[in-house]
Amino acid sequence: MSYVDEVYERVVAQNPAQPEFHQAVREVLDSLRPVIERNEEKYRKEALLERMTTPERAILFRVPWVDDKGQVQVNNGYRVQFNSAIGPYKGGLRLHPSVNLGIIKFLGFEQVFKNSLTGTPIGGGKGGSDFDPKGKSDREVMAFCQSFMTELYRHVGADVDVPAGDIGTGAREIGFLYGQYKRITGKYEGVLTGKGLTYGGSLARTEATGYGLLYITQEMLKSNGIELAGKTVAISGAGNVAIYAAQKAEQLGAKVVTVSDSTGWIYDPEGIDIALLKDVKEVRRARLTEYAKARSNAVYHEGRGVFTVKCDVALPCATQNELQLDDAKALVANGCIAVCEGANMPTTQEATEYLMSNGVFFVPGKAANAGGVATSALEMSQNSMRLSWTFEEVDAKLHDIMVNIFKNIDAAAKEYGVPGNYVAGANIAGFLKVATAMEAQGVV
Ligand code: NDP
Ligand code: 2IT
Repeated sequence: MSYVDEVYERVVAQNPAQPEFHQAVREVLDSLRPVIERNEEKYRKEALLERMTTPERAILFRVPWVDDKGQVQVNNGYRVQFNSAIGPYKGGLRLHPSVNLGIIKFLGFEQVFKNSLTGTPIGGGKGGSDFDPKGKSDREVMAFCQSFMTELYRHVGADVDVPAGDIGTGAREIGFLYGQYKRITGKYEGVLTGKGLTYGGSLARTEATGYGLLYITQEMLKSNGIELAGKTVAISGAGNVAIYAAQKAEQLGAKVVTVSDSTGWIYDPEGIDIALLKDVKEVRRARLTEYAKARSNAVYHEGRGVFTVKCDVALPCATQNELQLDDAKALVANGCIAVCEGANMPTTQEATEYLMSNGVFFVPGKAANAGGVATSALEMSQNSMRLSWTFEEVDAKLHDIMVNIFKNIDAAAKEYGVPGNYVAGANIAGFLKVATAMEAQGVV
């Protein structure tokens, strides 16, 4: 059996009931075959892939807090410190009822390769909890965040592990987490990113994932002789990534006709009204039905189906495995030319294969959504220097980083004989830097 297949079987056997983790590992290992085959005996002897698929450390903890009725609630807390070969662990905290160890491991594993692709010195990690911020009062969210940090603080630090936002974790949650870290440790340091602008946050971090997604989409289309301006774009999600992806798409001359949340989706043929979307989601924290109420031409549909509309470019920006085979078929039938992943692993493996085999350009999340964590790395740099760059400076650096990521994944795909396969290109380019650093550092 090939080394790649051996390691995949080992991962499945040793990590039962973690299907998302298996899926993420499988995609990476499949892409790495041409790289591993060139040096199979060396990598096998070093157990490099076994080490890469095993987190350096996984921390599981109890998060007790008191709700507004005086009832004690208990949630599960996680921080998976996956790989520190190229820098301190870096990655978000997800707060969503679906969170479990397998989800956090899949996200942490992806983060290692994504962070490597950014070209900045950050390792990979991820954390979170099954706590659901939806419908909770600000005081309840604060109580949860303070309890979460009361355990997490001993495992993180500006040069150790630097968490950030993800699903369910935005500016409010980062503020509460930061305050508690500072209170416990007495240290005012860049232990989190995505901080508010008054206490060490970076301009453009809020926008970065969505903006970066559009920068790489534009660059990828350009390299294939296609302009983004004038194209119709379908976006899923209505959170941080989706909102700023929609904003940048419109700024670049494309028309965004959809957004979605966990209950339904909006079709707005005249183009999504970004100011209204922000008001509904960022200010009122309401459902998309409120968007439809305020906009007479917009139609609200219950349930799935956001990718059944006619579009040129699809940008899944909600969550894992949301774009399935039936969606991929609808996209191809409707003439879609590109799918770029704003979320982490939003496209199932079958859907990815269907899209790619039907000639749809496909940029995987670990490249396409890397602008968020890349700008987090810029926030860390600013914190270390104790100064702040302007919005334009950060945005220009983000743009350069996304263009470079595209160039690197495109070049890696060509070098390993699969031109245009950006999945393979991203996995290979991300892997090589981490592998070289791990080999240089010995058996650790
Ligand atoms: P938010 O919490 O801001 O928004 C998530 C959006 O997805 C919401 O509109 C949510 O709807 C919708 N959604 C639909 N179905 C689900 C589901 N089953 N589980 C969770 N959300 C669902 O998160 P972000 O925009 O920050 O993150 C979106 C994706 O992008 C995630 O995959 C995340 O890992 C990834 N990502 C985020 C980065 C960042 O900087 N924030 C960076 C790189 C990747 P509802 O409100 O109804 O729950
Ligand atoms: O998935 C991701 O890259 C993020 N949620 C952002 C992580 C970060 O550290 O900014």
